[in-house]
Amino acid sequence: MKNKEIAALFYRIADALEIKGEVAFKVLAYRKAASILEDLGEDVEALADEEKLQTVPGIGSGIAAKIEEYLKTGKMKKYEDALSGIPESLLELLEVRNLGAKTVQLAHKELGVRNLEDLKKIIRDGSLSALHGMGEKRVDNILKGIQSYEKAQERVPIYVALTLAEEVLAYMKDAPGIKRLSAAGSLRRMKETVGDIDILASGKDGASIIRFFASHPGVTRILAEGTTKGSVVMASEAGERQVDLRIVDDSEFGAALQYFTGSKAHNIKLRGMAKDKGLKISEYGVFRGAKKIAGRDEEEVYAALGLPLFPPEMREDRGEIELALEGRLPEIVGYGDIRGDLHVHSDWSDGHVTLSGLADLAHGLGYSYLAVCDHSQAAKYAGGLTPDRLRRQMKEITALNNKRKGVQLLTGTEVDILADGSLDLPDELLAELDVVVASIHSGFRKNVTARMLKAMDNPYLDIIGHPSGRLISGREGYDVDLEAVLKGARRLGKALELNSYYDRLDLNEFYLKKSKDLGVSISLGTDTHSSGGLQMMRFGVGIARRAWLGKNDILNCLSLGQFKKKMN
Ligand code: DGT
Ligand code: CA
Ligand code: CA
Ligand code: ZN
Repeated sequence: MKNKEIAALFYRIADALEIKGEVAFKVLAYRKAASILEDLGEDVEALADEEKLQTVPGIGSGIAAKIEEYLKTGKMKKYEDALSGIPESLLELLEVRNLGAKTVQLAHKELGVRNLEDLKKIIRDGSLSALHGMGEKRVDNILKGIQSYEKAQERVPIYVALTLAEEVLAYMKDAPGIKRLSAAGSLRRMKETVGDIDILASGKDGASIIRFFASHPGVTRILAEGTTKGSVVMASEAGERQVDLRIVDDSEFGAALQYFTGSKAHNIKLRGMAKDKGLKISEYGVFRGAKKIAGRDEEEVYAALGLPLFPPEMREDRGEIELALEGRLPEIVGYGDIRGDLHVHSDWSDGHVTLSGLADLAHGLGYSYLAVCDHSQAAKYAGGLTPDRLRRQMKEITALNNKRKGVQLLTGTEVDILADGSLDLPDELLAELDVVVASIHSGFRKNVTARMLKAMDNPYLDIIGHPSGRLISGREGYDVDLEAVLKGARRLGKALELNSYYDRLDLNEFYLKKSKDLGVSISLGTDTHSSGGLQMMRFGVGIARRAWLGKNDILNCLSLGQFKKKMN
């Protein structure tokens, strides 16, 4: 179907005409035609063949002629005329709030503005506010619009996106006539950062579902409100985010979910495969000629191509399709396979939760163990434990364990790796602990690789904490040769951490894959300091799944007994 393709052309024409200062009703006519096409249940090409275009309410002879022209020739003269002389980057400016086509036109004509950078420049140097009819106040508002536009274009950590999406999903359960509902896009694939948020739903009355969506109290702006697609801006922890909702018929839900989950590269590979089999795959289903052979469920869509249902985290075209065809798709760790958390701070250092509080939380998550890994004394800023305090903490943990059934607290530390690569606690104390995580917290640029390797020489070290030191939101991380650290870990039988705090997710999926190939064990720890933080485990598991780690690659998939044995 070319419906959407042609709708996009009409939208562009409307924008261009607006910038050129065309009268409002002409602009509106194109927008309206575009939205009608988007929502049209029938194939526009079929309608044109039967010369029935003009029977569609809202499509007059002028618009019908342009559609026919495009279908016949692949071109539309009106589109070319409307866009001539207008750079694409100028059209994009229309997405900035508080900036109308009239102002864009003025800025373009009078000051030669062609893109966002130009616009920012004429705001900074005052030439925009000097234009007739502009004034400081309006320019100020435009500047605010630019800031929120730029903010909304940035990728956000998965945690921010997922929190917002889950809030929307919970709300949408009550939408009128809604049948199925799911996150899609990079969010469903658990990428460490997410661009826009894609949500898919099925139901009969798209318009009222989208109206319901647009009335969510968190919506700050409505970008589009149709019968098959709604697009809004919502407030989130990281500023404004765009959330897209698509509504499809329930019989197409599987095909649409597969399509909009992506990734694009995975989809392109599938499309090629389908073609080779004489099939066609799209967001509407899998087709043999005009006959639809799959579409209701994702499983059925994949099965139609002779493929298994891929976990969303694997859909990146990194060899998953080829392996599946050979029946060798590896089994990856499940979210429920985690038996404990191996990096947790308590109120003995800079955490906020007591030891018994942590045990309760771990119990609530169905864990069988949780390793208390407070900082060591070099981490003064974090109230790091002296050997004496650590000994007292170990006693308290033992007492607690004796009192309760179910979850076991493990004694542990997140000991600092010092400037010379030694550890910030005496060996005889390290020897008594269940779990020794060792991390670098200072001297990020100083001999990091050598220090980590030296630290791993210590027989009591179990795990290197957050091995790259990066923060997704900003900090670049250590100056470290991770390949060398990986090889060292293999040689010395040490594990590396996948720190599951959303802003770390460190090791990243690239090095996790390498660890797996080398046979280096990975330890998942949330590094939590708060009561909510234990929930971050799922981000670690998500990234582990993206790196194709299996249960056997992960320390904390072991039972308590197996784990203790391995640590000895
Ligand atoms: P993001 O938003 O940048 O974090 O990444 P995605 O993967 O969510 O990408 P997005 O939002 O642009 O599109 C959502 C999904 O729609 C994408 O994962 C796959 C599908 N999709 C988008 N564009 C195309 C395309 O041109 N071809 C195919 N086959 N699929 C596409
Ligand atoms: Ca997306
Ligand atoms: Ca999207
Ligand atoms: Zn740390």
